[in-house]
Amino acid sequence: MRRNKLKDLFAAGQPALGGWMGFSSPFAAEVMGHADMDVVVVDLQHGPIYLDAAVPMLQAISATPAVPMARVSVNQFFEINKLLDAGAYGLICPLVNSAADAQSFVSACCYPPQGTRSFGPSRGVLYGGPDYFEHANDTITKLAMIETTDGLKNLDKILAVKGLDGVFVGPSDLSLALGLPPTPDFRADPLRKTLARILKAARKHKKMIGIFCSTLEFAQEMKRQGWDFIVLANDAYLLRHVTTQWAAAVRKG
Ligand code: 3PY
Ligand code: MG
Repeated sequence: MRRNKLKDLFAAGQPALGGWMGFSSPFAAEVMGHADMDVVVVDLQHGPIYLDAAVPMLQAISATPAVPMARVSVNQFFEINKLLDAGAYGLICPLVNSAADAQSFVSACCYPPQGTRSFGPSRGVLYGGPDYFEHANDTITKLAMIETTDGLKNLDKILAVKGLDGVFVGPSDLSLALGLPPTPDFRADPLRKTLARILKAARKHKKMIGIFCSTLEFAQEMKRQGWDFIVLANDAYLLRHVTTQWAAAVRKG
């Protein structure tokens, strides 16, 4: 089966960089995959993207060096199975509150006897290779999002779930859970202390830790701290931000 670069980088102690797609566009996803990204994530939770639109985006990412991943809209067997069958090489599950949530997510991602995934990897086998079934359970990345009060409370138990590769922090929802506005400032407490606590817990369990970074400074700081999977904002933010900067510079002369 084709190797999973995100897992390989983690095993080698190297950080991985991710692009994040909210635009429902295969072409935009392909462009992101050619922008020196190790991974590109199709966001079905907050992007206006449903399953039919996600499939050609996964196909487009497959034509680039980046690993095709998706964030599911909800922790649900049907959507998880469909996305994996469509060739997602890893999934991020939002709003995981408990070990039971994480177990149900991992179970939907894994074929028996480890899980309950149903067999029919129509595109998965095209992207992964003919031995997909033998290696899919170990090759596909499964990350649970930590971004709620309950998720924080149960962090250790979530990280201990067998088959879960690690956790992925959503700093906006996490800020809300901490009583802060949803515009995360990584320097502000209690967010800063909470991020440090999550990093320490992931290290204790020897599991991967990823994070969505809404600014360049945020992403650079996470890299310095040794986070494993750093997502560089999203397509809409980068397009608007870089274009606005160029416009300001050109107007200035
Ligand atoms: C959050 O910051 O809450 C996220 O889910 C990132 O997309
Ligand atoms: Mg969130």
